[in-house]
Amino acid sequence: MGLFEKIFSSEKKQTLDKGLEKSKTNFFSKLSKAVAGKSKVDDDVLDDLEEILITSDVGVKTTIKIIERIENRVAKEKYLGTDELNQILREEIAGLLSETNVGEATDFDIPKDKKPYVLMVVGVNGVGKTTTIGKLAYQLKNKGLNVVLGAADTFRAAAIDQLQVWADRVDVPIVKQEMGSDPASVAFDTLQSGVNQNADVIIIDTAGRLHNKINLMNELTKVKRVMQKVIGDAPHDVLLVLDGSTGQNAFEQAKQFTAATEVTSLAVTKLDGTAKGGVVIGISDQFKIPVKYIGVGEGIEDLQVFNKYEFVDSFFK
Ligand SMILES: Nc1nc2c(ncn2[C@@H]2O[C@H](COP(=O)(O)OP(=O)(O)OP(=O)(O)O)[C@@H](O)[C@H]2O)c(=O)[nH]1
Ligand SMILES: [Mg+2]
Repeated sequence: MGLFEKIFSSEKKQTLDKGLEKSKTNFFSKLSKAVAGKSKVDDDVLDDLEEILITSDVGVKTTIKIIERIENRVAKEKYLGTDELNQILREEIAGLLSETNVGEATDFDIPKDKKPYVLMVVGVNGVGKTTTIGKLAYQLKNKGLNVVLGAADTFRAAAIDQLQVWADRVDVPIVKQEMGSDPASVAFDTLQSGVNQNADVIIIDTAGRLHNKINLMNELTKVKRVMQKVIGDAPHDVLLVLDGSTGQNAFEQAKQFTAATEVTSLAVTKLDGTAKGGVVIGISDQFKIPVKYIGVGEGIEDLQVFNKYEFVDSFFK
């Protein structure tokens, strides 16, 4: 079975297609200008393509790899028509991403051998952590799993309220304390409560903003250490949430966070309504950490398990 012959759920695909609309319009309007009046993929077309990929937030390193692959193909096949360019981009980018062999999730699921499975969600303020937690809790609950949320972002009262709203909407228990209380203490309580309730999954929300960056990293380290008093190998997953609409900034945040604290998976949000969706291609190519989820809207159903082939298929069509 070829890469693109897999049958994707059509509903999921439609949401993805719609979410990527702006990125695609932006990309293809530039591409069609670049190839106007040209029938063959030549050096000029490749130069333009390089610029288009970079300005579509794919990132310089990944763009260079893509261009090299297309150059090799031109050298081999002698003649490539510009009308084939979409198809070629699809194939070469899918090929490139398949080289970075980081485990890819196929469904909203969690490993069965850890119970409760502890997921800690991190990222700078406003990227979509709390929203992603709400959407994820909804998906996991729909699969019959017992989910418990922990409001360890105690920096703002509104943060606790916002997680409470999601807990009510999804109808899952939440553990919280007063604003300003110790986040590590909230995390500790949440894990204890999760164990007592025989939870399958515990999701811990954390603050994105503290007085400074070092404080934030120290706090995350402390939260982890305290959680381990309840469950020795917690957290089982540290999910870094990145705002895709910030393009290259999302890249920078991923670099800084992964350097400062252990991150085991990524979520890229707000891909709807931005022209910077190409950033997901660069992030999946350059980080050894898998992109697990993508956010394609503000609604409860607008979180998808990221599949690179599906994404490339949707983007280059
Ligand atoms: N369009 C769109 N908006 C999103 C998406 N994910 C989150 N948002 C919105 O982004 C805003 C910030 O989301 P939050 O979940 O509050 O972000 P956060 O990381 O928890 O922020 P802090 O708690 O301040 O650190 C909200 O208005 C969300 O509705 C998405 O995939 N698409
Ligand atoms: Mg939040």
